[in-house]
Amino acid sequence: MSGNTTSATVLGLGAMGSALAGALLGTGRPVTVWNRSADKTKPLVARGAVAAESAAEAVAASELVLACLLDDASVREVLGTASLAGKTVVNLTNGTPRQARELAEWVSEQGGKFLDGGIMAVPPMIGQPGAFVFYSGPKDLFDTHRAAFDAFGGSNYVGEDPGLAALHDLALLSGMYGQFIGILQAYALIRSEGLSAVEFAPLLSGWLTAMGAFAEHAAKEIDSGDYTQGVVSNLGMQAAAFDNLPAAAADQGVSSELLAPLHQLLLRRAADGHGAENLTSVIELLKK
Ligand code: FVH
Repeated sequence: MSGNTTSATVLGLGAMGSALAGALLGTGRPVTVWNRSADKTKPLVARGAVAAESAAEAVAASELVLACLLDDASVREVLGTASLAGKTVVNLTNGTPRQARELAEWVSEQGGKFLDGGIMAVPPMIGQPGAFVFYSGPKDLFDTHRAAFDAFGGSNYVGEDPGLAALHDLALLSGMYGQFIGILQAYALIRSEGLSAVEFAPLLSGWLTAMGAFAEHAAKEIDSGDYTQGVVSNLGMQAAAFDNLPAAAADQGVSSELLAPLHQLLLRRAADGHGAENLTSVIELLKK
């Protein structure tokens, strides 16, 4: 079978694996599911999936095998029980580029084919607008199974190197956690005076949206390595202003430990003589 009718197996029915299996069922294809705790198969079986007794049986049931487990170790453990010869393994478990490359090599040694994926959505978003998944590995494999992948949301192929999906995934998550740091610190300050986080929220989200333009702006400077053009808010000025963030936090009885790493980098870069540059030049301190 091919295209929209290819049968698929999903290994791992946590919140995300269940959402993926549900989306595949929605395409009308046969879906086999397996989970370590067998109870989690029940809602999917009620929707038409077949529950396998073991991971090995689940892998044997379909040429296309998707794994969405906790981590790389659990993927290795589960796939290690099955025969992968002739299978296409798509790993949608969060991991590092190195883990993806090593897994690709190992699957190939077992006679299987491999794609890695990075899911950019929370489970309820699967199959909804805004959800997308990065894929990397052999392009022909991606093209062959694209119809199945499109059930999850946008399918974003990023290259033949199997590590690239995880790299893109973790880069976006790094940006996200950076935002979370700022949001938590902002609310801690607001709450330190007993003010309402809910009332402050529109100001914060509007400000973050406006400052989001920094991503595009910084990208051009980072690719060129020139941080001296069009400087309007120089690094030295920002380092001095940044001093007020931990100072105010201390006065308000709020920890500034989330801010400390960037503060230290700004001070170091300014002390190294780069105060007249754009703040983007801090990236030079992040390179190994
Ligand atoms: N949920 C999310 O918001 C994020 C969105 C982006 C992608 N992540 C990654 O997806 C992977 C799975 O996440 P999840 O949300 O499904 O996680 P859980 O609900 O905690 O389910 C974990 C499943 O893994 C099974 N499992 C864990 N260890 C083992 C093992 N040693 N052997 C076999 N299976 C194992 C677990 O089984 P059980 O506890 O139900 O028996 C669940 O099926 C993850 O990489 C996220 O980072 C989700």
